[in-house]
Amino acid sequence: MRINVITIFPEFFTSPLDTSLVGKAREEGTLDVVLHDLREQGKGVHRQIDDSPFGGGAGMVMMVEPLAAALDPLADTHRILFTPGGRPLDQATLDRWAMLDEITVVCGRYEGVDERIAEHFIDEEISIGDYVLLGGEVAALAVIEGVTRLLDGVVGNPTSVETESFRDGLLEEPQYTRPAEFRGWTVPDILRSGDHAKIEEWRQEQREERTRERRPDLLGEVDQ
Ligand code: JF5
Repeated sequence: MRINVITIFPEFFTSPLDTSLVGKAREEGTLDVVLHDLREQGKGVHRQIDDSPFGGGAGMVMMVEPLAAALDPLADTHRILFTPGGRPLDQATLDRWAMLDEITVVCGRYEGVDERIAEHFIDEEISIGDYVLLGGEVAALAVIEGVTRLLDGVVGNPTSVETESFRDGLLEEPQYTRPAEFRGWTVPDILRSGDHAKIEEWRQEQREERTRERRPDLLGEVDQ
């Protein structure tokens, strides 16, 4: 799979792309990440990529021409723009993207991008949460990681891809490993009982209780 990244900070991606399973997937050719420096499409001697908003107001807006120049050659790919005003990212969206041959992620900056880009050059506007970042680079990395772990052969044990949070709409149960006691804090006896039916029953209760307490929205209840 190829992921194109359009950014004014390609150096932001250097270490994350070389590290851990993302680095390994790139080495093995399972994943190809192409960084496109938006500054190369900037206007004038200053390579300008932003300008003040029509109608007035604070901050700057990313101009249409540099983004159009960067996106024109990528018109045949699935193009995603990160913005706090997008549809929320979820596991089903990552599953869908992981099946594609090539996607393009556009990292917004400043107060946002000229709406004509969103309208004519973007397939999906996506948010990674109800907070504001300085730019879409962290969101791009979240998508690169979330998609990479779904690619064939990246995660050693495929059932660990399947059984994690959100697959069945519930949060995961708590996990423990050795030692059985640390500073007087013990592991629940049930997990050391060897009774696998009882253990699975306990884990299901824990998933439901956690989801009720932390994410009632996942159960179709009103938020918080
Ligand atoms: C961005 C203008 C894009 O801050 C975000 C973001 C928050 N949730 N999801 C995405 O994206 C970067 C910042 C300002 C446009």
